[in-house]
Amino acid sequence: MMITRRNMLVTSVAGVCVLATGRAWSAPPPLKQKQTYKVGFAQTESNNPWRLAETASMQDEAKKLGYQLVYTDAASSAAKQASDVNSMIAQGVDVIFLPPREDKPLVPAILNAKKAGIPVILIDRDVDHALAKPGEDYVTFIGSDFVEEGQRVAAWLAKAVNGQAKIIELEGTTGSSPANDRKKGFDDAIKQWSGMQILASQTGDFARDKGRQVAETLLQAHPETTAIYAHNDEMALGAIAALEAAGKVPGKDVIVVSIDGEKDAVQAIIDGKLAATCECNPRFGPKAFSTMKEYAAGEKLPAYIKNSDSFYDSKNAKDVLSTAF
Ligand code: GZL
Repeated sequence: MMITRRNMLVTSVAGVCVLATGRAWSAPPPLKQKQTYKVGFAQTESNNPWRLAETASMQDEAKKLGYQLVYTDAASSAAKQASDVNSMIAQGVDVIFLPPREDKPLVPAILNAKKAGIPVILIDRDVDHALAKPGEDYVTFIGSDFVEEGQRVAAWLAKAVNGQAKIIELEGTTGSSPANDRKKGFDDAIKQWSGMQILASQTGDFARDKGRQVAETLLQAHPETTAIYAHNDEMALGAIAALEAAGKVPGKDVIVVSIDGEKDAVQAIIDGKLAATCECNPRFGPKAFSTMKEYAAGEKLPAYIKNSDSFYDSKNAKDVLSTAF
């Protein structure tokens, strides 16, 4: 079909445009401006302080606004999270906030919501853009730049060890956007230093005990380890327990660095056991709901709304302990 302005207009009247590439494009469903909303929030799990802080922030903000929050907990299952989203669609929520546990399995549910005329706002984690696009299949993604988080930790570690480290990497949930990008950011960045080498890299699923178990195994296989990079504080704290169980002194025999900025991690920095952590703020409530209201008001939103992250080490840990989550 010849793409002309007229048939472009005709298709756009039908709610679907045909791009110059011939690919059909349509906007995410609109959101009416109302006094109150029925809002879905499909959480991935509640097995760590980060997730609990995120949930509390979303629940507090919904309560403050007087909105009805339909909350589900997928108990670490992407399949259950997808069915949770589908049940929210069946309940006829007005909008869905979703942190996709992994970047592919949630796409069909996101497309189902679009077909049902329910806008989806991704928070905290994104999906594979080859499968679903911001500004088309969902409204936008609000979250940290995970590649940048990995880069910042790599740069701090390289300086702390003078560019010489044999590193064990504890990865987050397999297939999740934070794990993918924190790995990409860190692993690419350390290539600048020939003395920085990753000995082994394995998932601890963002969980403290899994992180401890994996660190224990990898430390036994690699006694020459001098540094541990964990994609989140929970796994870093697990690795610190593994080091101590092996009679090693964290911060002296092996330097540990991570991401999130949870209270236990900030305390571990003060105690000299964790060297540094890049903040990844879980308190999404205010920004998530203000973005939703901007969308309802017809404001043009960017495809990505970036959260800014602080960085904590021995220089500022004491100052931030009281406000850490
Ligand atoms: C990051 C978030 C990650 C945290 C982990 O936005 O998805 O999930 O870094 C949490 O602690 O489990």
